[in-house]
Amino acid sequence: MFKSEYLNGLFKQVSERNEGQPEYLQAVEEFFEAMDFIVLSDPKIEKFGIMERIIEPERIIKFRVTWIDDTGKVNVNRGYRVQFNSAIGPYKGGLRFHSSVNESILKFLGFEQTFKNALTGLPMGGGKGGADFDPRGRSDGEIMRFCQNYMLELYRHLGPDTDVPAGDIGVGFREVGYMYGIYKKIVNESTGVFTGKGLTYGGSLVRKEATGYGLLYFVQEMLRVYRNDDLKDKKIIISGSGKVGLHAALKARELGGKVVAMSDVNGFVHDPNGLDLDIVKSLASETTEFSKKYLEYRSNATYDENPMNIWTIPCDIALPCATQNELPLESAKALVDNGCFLVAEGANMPTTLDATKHLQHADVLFAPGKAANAGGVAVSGLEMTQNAMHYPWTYAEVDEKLEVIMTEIFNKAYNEARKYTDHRNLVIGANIAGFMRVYQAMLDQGVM
Ligand code: NDP
Ligand code: 2IT
Repeated sequence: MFKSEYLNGLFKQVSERNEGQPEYLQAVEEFFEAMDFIVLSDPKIEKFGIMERIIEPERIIKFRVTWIDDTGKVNVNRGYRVQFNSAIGPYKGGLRFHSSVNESILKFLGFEQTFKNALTGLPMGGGKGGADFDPRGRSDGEIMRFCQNYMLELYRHLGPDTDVPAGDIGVGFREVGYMYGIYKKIVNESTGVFTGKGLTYGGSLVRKEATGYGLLYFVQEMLRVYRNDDLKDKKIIISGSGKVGLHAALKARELGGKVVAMSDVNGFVHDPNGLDLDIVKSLASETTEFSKKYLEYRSNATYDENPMNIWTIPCDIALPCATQNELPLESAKALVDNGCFLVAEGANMPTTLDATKHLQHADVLFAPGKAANAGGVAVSGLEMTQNAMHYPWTYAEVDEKLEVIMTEIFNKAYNEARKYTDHRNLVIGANIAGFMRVYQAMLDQGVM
């Protein structure tokens, strides 16, 4: 499967050792494919067991979370933190609260986070965590009690120079606030420790918007370099209308693009003349059924109750911003047939491996999530810096730094792609660029 025998043997071993963890194996497979070039040319990687070490999390913490719901019933959930790799800095990565959360999903996320964080150029290792708890439909009180009980275990594994969590699916300002509040009470220290905090207690300006905005800065750079073009009048479709999808849409509009379709978990809404994003914004922040409700405000739009059908809508640019494996092969075929020429991942691993290959073979420009959605964690890194300095930057200062970081990530991925393969292959380029930094740090720090 790979040209390197070392990687073939290792992939067999990792598949056996991680049976029943399809998402994790998918992330490793994509990574190994990109590493084939490097591994064949550098024998130190095998000699120092770099790949064996890099695919094994440094630590996985798994714990029971017990909490009482509004009816007085005691509930039990599973909480996790995967501390994947600390070669270049403290573990850093979000927490996901969703019923689907399990070890496979958190391992794939923590693994990808390691290379994403390396690409930002900031000193952050990789981690991810969460729980199989679904905040949707829960009262504020229930969410607060869950967050507090989750932190009663996790707090002992965190620290501003040890492990710094943030948000992800199902975890936003509210959840981070509740978790940070109880953390601070237990350890009696105001050292930040979470990113994505509220602006009144150490949060950074632009963090809320950062992943979506960063995605569009990345897309802007792809258009400029590969097509001598920009976002003006481009028809864009976006899956997901959460923290990432919504802010991607708003920045796309600001840069001249036209967002024609957006989805949520229940369906999607389409208007070939462009959605009214002010309505999307107010609905997306107050309801989980924004796409259906949108029709009450704009009757010229159409609604489809299968969110997957969004990929059949003709567009120039598609931005999957919801969840893993939401863009399979059939959807990639529909995008190509309908003239889409650029796909950039706002979510983590939203495109399946065969779908990614189909897009690349059809000459669709493709940006992998570990590069294109790194803006969120990049501003998290800037939040850590501001907390450590005890001095906040202005909106313009953070936004400018975000744009510079995203442009640099594009350049790193582009340069590695050009060096080792086709200059359009940002999957290989981003994986190599991220890996190189972690690899060098691991070599320098000895075997452990
Ligand atoms: P949110 O919980 O804020 O939003 C998730 C959105 O996706 C919601 O609109 C949800 O709909 C929708 N959704 C979930 N499943 C599906 C589906 N199968 N089809 C269509 N829509 C769906 O999460 P985020 O925006 O924070 O995260 C989205 C993705 O971006 C994740 O992959 C995450 O890992 C990644 N990411 C997040 C970063 C961050 O800083 N937040 C940074 C980098 C990547 P509904 O509201 O109806 O449930
Ligand atoms: O996937 C991601 O990069 C995030 N959820 C953000 C992580 C962070 O620490 O800001």
